[in-house]
Amino acid sequence: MKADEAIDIVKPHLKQERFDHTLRVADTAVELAEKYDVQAEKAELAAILHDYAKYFPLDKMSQIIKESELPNDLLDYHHELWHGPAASVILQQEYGVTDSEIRSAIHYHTTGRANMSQMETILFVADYIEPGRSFPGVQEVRETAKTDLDRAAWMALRNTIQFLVGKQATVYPDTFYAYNDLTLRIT
Ligand code: DGI
Ligand code: FE
Ligand code: FE
Ligand code: FE
Repeated sequence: MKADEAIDIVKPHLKQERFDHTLRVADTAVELAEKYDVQAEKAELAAILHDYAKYFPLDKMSQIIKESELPNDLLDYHHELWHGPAASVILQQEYGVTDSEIRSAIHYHTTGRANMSQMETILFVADYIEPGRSFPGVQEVRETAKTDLDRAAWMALRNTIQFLVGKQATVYPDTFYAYNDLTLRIT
């Protein structure tokens, strides 16, 4: 699949602002891929496709989760966590996206997980630092991403966990596993 094809697939499903975010994530992912020696074309495709299911109806996403191999415990957590896993399944079924590196980067782009691949980490970080983002602390993560991808991912996870804890929200286990794993890896 070429970038143009991927854009044609996602565009009808996204609002303008989400589409603009998607293109900025793609540019950021390509920059990171070139810096960290990951296949830039794959990173670009994963980025273009990552929020494909963002606006799917909740009942459609929950149905996909129940009927696929996806872990059903996602349904016990915030529905914001469903669109990545759901997209990884639907893009394979309906558009033949079978590449496992691309599919897992899409799957885990919101939660992260332990032992993330470089491809997964790049999409996770690109989604967090794309130039349209204005989270508290994002500038520090952008700077860190220039020299230390794992530390940038760790910082994004730390910030997100702090944000969720601060509003008395639950945190999906994979997010903690990602944080713990990177805490040990970055020394
Ligand atoms: O789809 P995007 O808006 O581009 O970004 P995303 O897919 O990374 O969604 C991130 C939001 O999900 C983040 O602002 C907080 C929310 N969220 C809710 N529960 C969790 C969570 N994020 C993580 N990492 N873990 C959670 O358990
Ligand atoms: Fe997302
Ligand atoms: Fe299931
Ligand atoms: Fe996104």
